[in-house]
Amino acid sequence: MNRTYSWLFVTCMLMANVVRGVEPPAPFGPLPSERQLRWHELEYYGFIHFTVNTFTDREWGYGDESPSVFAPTDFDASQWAQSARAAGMKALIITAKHHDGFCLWPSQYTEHSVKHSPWKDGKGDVLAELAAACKANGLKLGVYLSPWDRNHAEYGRPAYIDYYRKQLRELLTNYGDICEVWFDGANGGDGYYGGARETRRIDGKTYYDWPNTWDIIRQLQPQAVLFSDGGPDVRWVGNESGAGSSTNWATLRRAEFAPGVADNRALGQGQADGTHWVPAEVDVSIRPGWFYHAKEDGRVKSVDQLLEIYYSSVGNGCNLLLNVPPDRRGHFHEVDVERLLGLRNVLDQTFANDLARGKTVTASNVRGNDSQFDAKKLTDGDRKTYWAADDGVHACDITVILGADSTFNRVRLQEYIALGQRIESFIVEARVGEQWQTIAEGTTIGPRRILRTDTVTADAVRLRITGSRACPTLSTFEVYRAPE
Ligand code: FUL
Repeated sequence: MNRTYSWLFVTCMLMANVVRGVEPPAPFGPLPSERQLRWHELEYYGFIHFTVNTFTDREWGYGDESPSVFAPTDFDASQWAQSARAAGMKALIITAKHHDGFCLWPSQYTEHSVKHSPWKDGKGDVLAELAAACKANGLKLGVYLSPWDRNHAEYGRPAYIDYYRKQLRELLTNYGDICEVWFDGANGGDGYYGGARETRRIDGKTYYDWPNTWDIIRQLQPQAVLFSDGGPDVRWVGNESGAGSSTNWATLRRAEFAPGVADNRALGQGQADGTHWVPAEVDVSIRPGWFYHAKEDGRVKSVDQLLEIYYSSVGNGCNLLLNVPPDRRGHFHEVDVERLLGLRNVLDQTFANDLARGKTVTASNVRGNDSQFDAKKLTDGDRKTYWAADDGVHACDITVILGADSTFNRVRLQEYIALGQRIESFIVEARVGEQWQTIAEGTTIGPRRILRTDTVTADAVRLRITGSRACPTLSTFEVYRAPE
């Protein structure tokens, strides 16, 4: 390059910088993948436990159940999908195979399946019908394929891993897009095992050779997230009671975990110094058991109990996987459907009207004073735009002027997690007659935080970020009034 050209080149580079404006914050810590970002958007979806146990009235089948017991009298996957859609769920995940080894689809690798059930004269395929019903109702589909198989003669030996992988291939090839594959942690113990009727122990960390098993899913369904106690994409929350943790890091020192190998407390809170993005999913049943038992018809969770679960899970940044077990007809039971719709009704009323939308909003710091990171981005109703602070800023106030006095009791916040999780402490205040009052405080915000506060009437609401591991970002600041 001669001197004139090099001068031109430098000038162009400088001009490009001006046009490009202020740089976004550098990513901080482990980041979510595209598939994880899509998963976060799902928020709430259904779990379906259905197999021979539904007909034998058990929670864990031994593996010696005859396929002939599987006999739904009025199987209706459309009723499941329509109910789930009306409930506001975004997907359904089904036990294609539970620990008893019975397959809800006609696998070519075993006779222990719907092929030998009286249902549809052995021609039925629960997976196919559910996939079609989900598609018709705009729901995604996920599968649970129990690693532990109390029916299979080779369980505990290398040949079973080959079988397990072949089954995964069937499920991931024949039923369209799969959004999530669920690996349960319960592993090894006594079972039928092809007639051996004995106890078999396996090493949960090594037996399944998970990395190579998971590779199959990456090849066949690259958009599917993989769930287990320790991810790799989505982690178990560490309990089955529906409780998320108010301190909730989406990051985890993943190498310390494997399906069935987990520290439940760490799974709840995550680990601020985690090496990977592995957010928590809360799985809980609408009934005491995971499978349908007529004797539990009077023990279906109430709308109030479900609301508690919603705020503890979704409200703390987890996704909620709510189990609704079909009955012996092959229907979601009437009581369960009534509760699902009751929950939906309260949520719809609560989140119908965002009182902060489009309101004047200011921040004590705006990155580079650049309009692309302006606080307005918090109330524009677009979760893809965000406010950000300057590098080196770890505390910041954001104030939404509600205009006239407004009455509210819910505040919904989201970090812009595509750049990592940062905020570690905050306070929310309301301006009641010139006076700022603290109405909530907390630690993490992360993918989503919904705060329940006393009902206040105020003309402004302020978020005070008091600690952040790097300059904070935020994509959403919403304010609602839930019915009393
Ligand atoms: C557990 C299993 O043992 C239960 O039967 C159920 O499937 C639950 C979701 O996970 O580990």
